[in-house]
Amino acid sequence: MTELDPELLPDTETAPVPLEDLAVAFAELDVDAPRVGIVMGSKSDLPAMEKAEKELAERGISSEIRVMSAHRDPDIVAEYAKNARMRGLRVIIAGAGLAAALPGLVAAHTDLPVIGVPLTSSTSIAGGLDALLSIAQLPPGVPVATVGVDNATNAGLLAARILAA
Ligand code: RP5
Repeated sequence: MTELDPELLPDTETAPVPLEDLAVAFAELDVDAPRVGIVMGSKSDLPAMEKAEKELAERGISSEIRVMSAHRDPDIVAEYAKNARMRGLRVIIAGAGLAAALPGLVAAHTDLPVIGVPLTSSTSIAGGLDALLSIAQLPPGVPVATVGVDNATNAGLLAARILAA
């Protein structure tokens, strides 16, 4: 019997994947996976931050909402930010009040665009100026696009524009 020349055999490393296998792989892809992550430091931030979700939904952009505090759950925030790109997210909107570290902490752990929303809370000083400065005054190398105080609407609109750029 003639020996097959290994040079003539298909290279299993580079051989084209059969169409049926590709169809299965694509069927398993979640086409509705969220493109924007909306995170906030406290449940009390939800009424303000839901405005970003509303703007995105009106434009057919799927998002997810998570509560995680930079100060109370720093490891959870770091893991979320590190995994965001791999999970299909393309923009992160982060809202927080008081010493608002969340947007900066997220930006420190991802190369995705981060939009910070300074929020007022029951113990804010100067109408949310504390959070505004905490987010706008991040050091060079940690970029966060800052919108106005409690203006999650603009954060949603900006995220939509970034996705469309
Ligand atoms: C921040 O402290 C939160 O983002 C919120 O805006 C503020 C107050 O939080 P709670 O005391 O309502 O949980 O971390």
